[in-house]
Amino acid sequence: MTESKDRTVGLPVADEVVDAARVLGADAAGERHAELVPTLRRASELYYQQDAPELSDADYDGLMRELVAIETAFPALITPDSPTQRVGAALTGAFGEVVHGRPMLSLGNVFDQDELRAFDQRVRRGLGLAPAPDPAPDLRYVAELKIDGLAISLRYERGLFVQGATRGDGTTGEDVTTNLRTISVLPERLLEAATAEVRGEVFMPKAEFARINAEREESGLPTYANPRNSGAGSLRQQDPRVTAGRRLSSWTYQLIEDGPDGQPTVGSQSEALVRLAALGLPVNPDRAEGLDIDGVCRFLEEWRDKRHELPYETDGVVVKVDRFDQQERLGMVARAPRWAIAYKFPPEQVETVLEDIVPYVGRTGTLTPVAHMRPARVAGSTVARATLHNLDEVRRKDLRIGDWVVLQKAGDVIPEVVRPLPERRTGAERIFEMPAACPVCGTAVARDEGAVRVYCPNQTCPARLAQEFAHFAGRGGMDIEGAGWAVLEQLLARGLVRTRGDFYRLTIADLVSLDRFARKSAENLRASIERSRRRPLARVLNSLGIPQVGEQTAIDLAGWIAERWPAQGMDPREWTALVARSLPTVTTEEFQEVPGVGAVVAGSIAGYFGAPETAAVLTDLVDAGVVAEPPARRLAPGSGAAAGPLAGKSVVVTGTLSGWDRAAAEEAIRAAGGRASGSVSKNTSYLVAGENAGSKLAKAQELGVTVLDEAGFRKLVAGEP
Ligand code: 3BD
Repeated sequence: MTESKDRTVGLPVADEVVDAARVLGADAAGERHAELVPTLRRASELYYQQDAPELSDADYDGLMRELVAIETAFPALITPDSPTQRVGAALTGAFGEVVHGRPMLSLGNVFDQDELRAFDQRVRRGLGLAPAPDPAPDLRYVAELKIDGLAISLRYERGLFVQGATRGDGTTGEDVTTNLRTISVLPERLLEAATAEVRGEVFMPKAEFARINAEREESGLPTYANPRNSGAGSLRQQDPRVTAGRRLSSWTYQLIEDGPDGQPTVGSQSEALVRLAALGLPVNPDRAEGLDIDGVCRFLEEWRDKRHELPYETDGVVVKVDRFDQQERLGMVARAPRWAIAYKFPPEQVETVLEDIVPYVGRTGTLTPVAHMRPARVAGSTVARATLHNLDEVRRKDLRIGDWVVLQKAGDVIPEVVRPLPERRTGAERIFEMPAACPVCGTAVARDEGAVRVYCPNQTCPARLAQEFAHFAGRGGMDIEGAGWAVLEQLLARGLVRTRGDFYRLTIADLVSLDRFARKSAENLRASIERSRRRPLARVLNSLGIPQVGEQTAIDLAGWIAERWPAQGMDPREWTALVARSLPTVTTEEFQEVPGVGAVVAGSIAGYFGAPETAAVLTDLVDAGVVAEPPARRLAPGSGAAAGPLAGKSVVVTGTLSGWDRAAAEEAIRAAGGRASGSVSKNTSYLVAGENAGSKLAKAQELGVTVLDEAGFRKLVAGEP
């Protein structure tokens, strides 16, 4: 689900960073892109769909910026399923929706004092005040501890609590009124008959978190990673009795209230906090007002260590310009106020022993060194593994096996080895070398000229196969229901599946031989394998894991193939075989005819289909009876006849839409006959700009592309003018 902090797209990326991406070269950029996309996609899924993030905000931002930089330098790499293209988070639908009276804003982040001082300079410039270090007596900040909780909005009418909602995407949230009523610090009735909208943060106190996790552990339930997730989970319980049993708490920090004269009842943030408390709402006493930027810095330093003594989690400080008139003059960028910023505390660090560095083999064969550490508790969980990314990184950090190292989990999530502690070396430490042979299959490893990546070139290395096959059978591919990791590992280990086609040769007898596989589950799996035998060509293409080809490119490629080798009057099996025979003969130049495919991607596709191993893969699939269904024939753009209101149109969606997630928006575009594209060019027909639209919006405006908001988009796909 959605609440949690928005992970924004359209992050600003400095030109130098884009240049840095450019010097990578197209190949290395493509490779890095292929690594970043699944990492970020998974992170954002975990973030939004479950309450269990893996990446800290800082890491997520960093990786997202890197991805944006690569895509800016090499626009051909942009696919609509890139995380830079994410369109909002879908609501789960379990609760009613609430459209916020005024949108709930987001906050920019800073990670050190320099960035904070840069914020102060921007504020001063925006208000026409002297730049620092000159004093600016008219400018005062309020500093509040940043609660690591869940943003909520409460409506009071004539003093009574009438409705409460999660933030959701800022425009629409979930109605959690009943659950909020169970939070004892939130009054059912205010001390005055005031009508107001109040915003704040709901959180789970640390002690409560410990109690609930102990309970969950006892009953064999998975424990929560941190109080934030636990609080989020508790507020979104279907059964309010569960919420009530989880003593949640809250601090409020924003008041939207007009007096009888129609004017706001308060004129500043500091007054708002006082008024909130006077109304009987919980307001955090640990705050400071009347500060200049030095005062803010002292506040940060004061709380950096002291925060651990608080009964709740805080992950930073929110700094706000106090006076509302100044706030108004500063205004907003996208949905973030220019007058407020969130400073994030640096991550907690611990020291532990790097016991070993072990190379792992990934789907594309890349060997990734992974740190195996003496288990250490950091930021609320025990960590024993961390990726070291590649050999260069190990060398750059000068990490040696046996070293004492500094370990951190930036924010809460991905563990990272920061640096070694050379002063603690005994001389027994060992330098890590990449193995000369693949640790899984023993094939001599390879390294491309000038590249960092070391990989196992054996296309049939079991480690690669396991991951390739998981992708093949997975949801974006042949979608074999019930063929999850555990099953797959057994199928491979027992040699029942050696090629992709082998899935289709599995018998019930094979399947009942698997651990914990009764006849019924074997029959079910067999049936779902059978159902997956016929899939649309685009799915089959996607299932192959062609480097640089995502879902949209697979769809475009399928359309192009169907035009070039029309399926009319052919038996679908024969057509599949024809396509499989023909693809290896297509050149890079020809693949560039596929809409949206540039030279880099075309080269990657041609390289893939040209390889003898690929020919074997395709033949095997055809022999196993896999049938690729030709896409419904769509008239070529410009041929006159319209196949839907968006026929022949290319549409780019950017930013966050409140009513659609990315997949739904793309689906709607395709259903209307259009093409959902990832990058804005002069061929783009429409740019749909949601919340936090960034560089794409700017580019569309520059190119004179028609820009639509969400309402316009809704009309467009519905075929209204
Ligand atoms: C806190 C915005 C403004 C009113 C916009 C300045 C982003 C979460 O303790 N003030 C606080 C805290 C959060 C805030 C504002 N003051 N916005 C604040 C906040 N003391 N955590 N947030 N938020 C609330 C958010 N939440 C979910 C998804 C995206 N953004």
